[in-house]
Amino acid sequence: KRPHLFLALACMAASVSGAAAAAPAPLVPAPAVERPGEGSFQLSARTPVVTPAGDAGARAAADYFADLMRRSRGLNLKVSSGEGDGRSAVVFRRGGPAGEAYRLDVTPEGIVVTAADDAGLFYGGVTAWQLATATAGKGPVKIDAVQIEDAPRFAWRGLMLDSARHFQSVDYIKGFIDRMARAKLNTFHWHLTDDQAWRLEIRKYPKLTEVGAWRVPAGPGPAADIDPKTGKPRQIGGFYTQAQVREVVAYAAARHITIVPEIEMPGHATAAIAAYPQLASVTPPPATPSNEWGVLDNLFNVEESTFAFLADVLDEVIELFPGKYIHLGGDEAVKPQWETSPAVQARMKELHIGNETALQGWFMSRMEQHVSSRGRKMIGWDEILEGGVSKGATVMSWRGADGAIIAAKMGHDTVMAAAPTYYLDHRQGDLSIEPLGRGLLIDLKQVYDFDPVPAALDEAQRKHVLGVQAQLWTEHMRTEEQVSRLAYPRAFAVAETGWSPAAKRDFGSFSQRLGPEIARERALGAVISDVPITPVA
Ligand code: TNX
Repeated sequence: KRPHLFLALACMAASVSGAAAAAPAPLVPAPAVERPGEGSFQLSARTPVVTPAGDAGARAAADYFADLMRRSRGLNLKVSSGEGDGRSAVVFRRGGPAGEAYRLDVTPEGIVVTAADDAGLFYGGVTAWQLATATAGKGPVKIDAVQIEDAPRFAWRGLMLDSARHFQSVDYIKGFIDRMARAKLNTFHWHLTDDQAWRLEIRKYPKLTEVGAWRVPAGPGPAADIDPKTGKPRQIGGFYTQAQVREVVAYAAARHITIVPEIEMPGHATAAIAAYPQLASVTPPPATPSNEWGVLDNLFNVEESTFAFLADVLDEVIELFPGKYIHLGGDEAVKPQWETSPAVQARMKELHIGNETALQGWFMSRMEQHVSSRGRKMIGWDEILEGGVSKGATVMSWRGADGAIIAAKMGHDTVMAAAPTYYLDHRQGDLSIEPLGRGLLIDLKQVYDFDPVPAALDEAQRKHVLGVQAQLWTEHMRTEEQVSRLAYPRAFAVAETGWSPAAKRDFGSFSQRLGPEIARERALGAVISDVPITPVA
């Protein structure tokens, strides 16, 4: 009977350490695999950070880690290159998993981050920083031994920021990108044009920003004040110069974030038309960018000169943004102007196009061909499916999950950006502490529990779901602070959905890990909503 007793004791010991294993490391997003180890590592200002000689990618990951450690805990870690003896050091090493995947080993001897590629080393360094900031405070820190093997569930983990309805500064955009990177988000969809403004400098068409980037706000509010110098209502707005955009693109790339620029067409075009009235479908064209929210009638016309204009604009966009995807909008293009414009109707007749929806399909296909001819891929809101578009186009599904289901069944790649759940302009809690805005209440748990892969898709169709994206439309976010307050903490839920394995999704665990995540972000100065997080037992 003795062996059995031994066995029973061994089992008990195993289940005790199993219970310890169940307490997850304080990481958001949760890593794919984590195995608690024995003991802990003491990290202090004397701990060297070591990268392979001549390895710029590893050096960048190590520098980012060291910078975070300095800002979070006041530790000035020295980064140097060489082999390191693997003891009492933080070592960045090549090998192991490729792409965004990495391995992280914390033992009493030290910390080792292993990855084949730059992105993996970067994310390994971010995770090491998270482990080192599990509790608040400055100075040396004890990190529990653990072994992590991590890789993302989805390739597309995005946030969309609308910089058209209200403008954000370059500094804010950079901070926004840093916060994304720390949450292992990798795609920044930048909504740069709309009815209310055109925010991107285009060299060939300077009026786009001279006229299109400014408006006199309607209604009460700080921005509607009279400018004491001119005695006229103060204009609000702004735009990004091409030099600034290059700077932002490089800043994002260094943090393994790709920017997807969006240029809206054929609708959401009022600001562009106000700048260049020859683009209009009706007379008289709108004289100024719009001061109203909602779906407006102004559509680009379908003259050859307009296609030439848009091609020129896209060529400058393509030169600025090196990523694979160019977003051409395509949403909410209501058709009354096309229905009543004699010129548009004549063109439809000439082209044998039967209705305005098909005309939009023809319009978008032409622009898609232009983007493809430059070696890029078009992405658009799910309305692009309606008028017919080539299989090569990727569909950003915003009208619930349906757009994604239809797109994937038709063989299109798709990104789950579903309203209202992934629309972070809806409030997330008590109105008294939230900015006024869209009417619905979309709380953290709803965002977390949303299944990004619709059950209606079969195995092959599911592969078309590239990932997830949350939207920050800014009609009701006048300030950068409001953007931050509405983005977080819900963006953490989207980050976890995008990164962590489906089998690990658990709101109870997430809400426990969220406390340290919010604390370490606030310690860096990040603004996050005060809506209380109720941990689920
Ligand atoms: C619909 S979602 C829009 C945006 C608005 C948003 C919120 C989408 C593709 N278009 O233009 O900002 O609703 O009001």
